[in-house]
Amino acid sequence: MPTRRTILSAGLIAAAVTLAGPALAQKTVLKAADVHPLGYPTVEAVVQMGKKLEQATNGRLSIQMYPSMQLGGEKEMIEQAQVGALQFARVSVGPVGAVVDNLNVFNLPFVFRNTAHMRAVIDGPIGDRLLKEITDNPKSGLIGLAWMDSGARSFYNKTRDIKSVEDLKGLKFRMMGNPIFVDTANALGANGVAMGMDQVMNALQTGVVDGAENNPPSYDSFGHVPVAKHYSLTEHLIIPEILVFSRKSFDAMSKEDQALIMKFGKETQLEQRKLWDERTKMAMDKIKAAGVNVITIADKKPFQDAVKPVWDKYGAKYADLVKQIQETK
Ligand code: GTR
Repeated sequence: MPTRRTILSAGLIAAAVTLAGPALAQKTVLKAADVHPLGYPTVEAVVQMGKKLEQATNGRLSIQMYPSMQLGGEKEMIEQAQVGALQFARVSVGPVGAVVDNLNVFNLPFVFRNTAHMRAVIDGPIGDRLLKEITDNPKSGLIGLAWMDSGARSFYNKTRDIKSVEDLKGLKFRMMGNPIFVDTANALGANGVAMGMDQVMNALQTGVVDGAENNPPSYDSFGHVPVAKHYSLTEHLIIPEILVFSRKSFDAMSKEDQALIMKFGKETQLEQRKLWDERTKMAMDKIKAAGVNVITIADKKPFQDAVKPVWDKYGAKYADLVKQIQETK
């Protein structure tokens, strides 16, 4: 269902086009949104893509970035792209699993051996196939452009160091809005609470949750480090990011412009990765300098064993894809 915000944005776009009049009608400003601030690798990669588009079209096509959740959380961003009020949505695969079910394979806990394995999968045939599934699914309302890196997600909380599965018991963690994640937290003995990132800071501050989970750059950049200073590298979820484009807006473009969007979109995949590696190192240094206890989990087996119920519940559906993922070197 389009939210009130979506309808408002659609209205604003219509107003902007009318005001521009025929003289400027040639120039198209494509809207892009991200929950992260300017300078964050995913945001920067799309800003750079905008510069390439401007150059290739002599300024006819450009991108206006709306960072820092200005257009709401990721669920809202997806809805806005579906109605054509937003063109580029850079979101996690987490919420996109609700739109195209096969993507949920990436949302299964410990599905990848490590981040290098995830990269090999998104760069290979499985990555191509799933992007195409988004594009080819008439109900998605989206075009799949590229994957981006998001490292591995680990738990942080306000209360205690997590060294074993038992330490998670009874703690409430914010998880992204997808039942797989809530079930994952619960299987580990914690209590998963689903909410959009736009609500997490408040939930941490008021004690609605004791913690959350994320990769180092996000833990740092969302400002959660000073609030929740126990970080354990459980790396239970390795979920790629995805850049999608509005199907409605895409269908209204010329074939040439569509090809440019596809080409430059795909190029963001490796451009973002370079920025990601630099940012992860920087974030880790900052997290440690802030006095956070960063706990390394040498043996993840007990965590992997504990999430077996999640695999029992969801795994069978994606068995074919899981097999191919496991076979990817
Ligand atoms: C970040 C990711 C965002 C969003 C966020 C979250 O790592 O970059 O797309 O998914 O996590 O937890 O909501």
